[in-house]
Amino acid sequence: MTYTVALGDPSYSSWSLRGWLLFARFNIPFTARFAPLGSAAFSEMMQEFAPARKVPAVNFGDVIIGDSLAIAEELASRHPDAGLWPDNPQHRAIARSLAAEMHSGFLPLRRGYPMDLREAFAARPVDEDVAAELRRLEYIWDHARAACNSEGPWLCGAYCAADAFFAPVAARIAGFGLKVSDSAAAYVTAHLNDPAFQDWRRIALADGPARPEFSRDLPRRPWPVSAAEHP
Ligand SMILES: N[C@@H](CCC(=O)N[C@@H](CS)C(=O)NCC(=O)O)C(=O)O
Repeated sequence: MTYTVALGDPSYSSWSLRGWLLFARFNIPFTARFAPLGSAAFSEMMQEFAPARKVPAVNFGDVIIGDSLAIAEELASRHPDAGLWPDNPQHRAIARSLAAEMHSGFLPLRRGYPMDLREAFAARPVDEDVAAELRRLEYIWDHARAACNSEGPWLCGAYCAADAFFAPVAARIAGFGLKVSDSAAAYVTAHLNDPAFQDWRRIALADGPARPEFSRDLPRRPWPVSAAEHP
């Protein structure tokens, strides 16, 4: 069965990136449907995905559901061997906690630094709330890696759904030149170099012109290949 996934602008829709990675990064076949956020085409597309009203939303054939976290859990139930969550029960619990914290939190970071995969911006000082969130990310990322004995770049061993949830955060840190610890920067760089993330960014860059309503009037710099590249 092929699933159909409703998605928004790949350059700007961070939840769409998460939803897309939950399929593409775990080799689960799917068909992507894109529509620009806020457009008539978006409203029409979402009518087909009712009762979901936001992206990502998935038509599983027998049921339609929205919300990235529910999609992750549904995919894990339907595809237990795809590796969405770690096999080790403790590592799995940590991964779920990380994804849930991302899903429900980090609002100042998300509001102040919206994902833009077309442009990278010169670093600016961050306010206290955002600085505290960056310290929180550093802490939970380091904790997960230590608790899961992660030897590679990802948080809980092999790439899992928790990493997919943090991919747009990595894009924000890299794109806005937000300063983070060396270990957090290495994690961000792993996302930038992840082939699935790069595939999505190619889709984003090919998705017509930039949308002025999402563009920010800030000094630009080239898109980074590493989080250590601060202007
Ligand atoms: N909690 C939801 C958030 C989804 C969300 O906010 N999606 C945005 C795009 S990034 C959306 O569909 N916005 C369209 C709208 O609000 O009409 C999830 O985890 O999937």
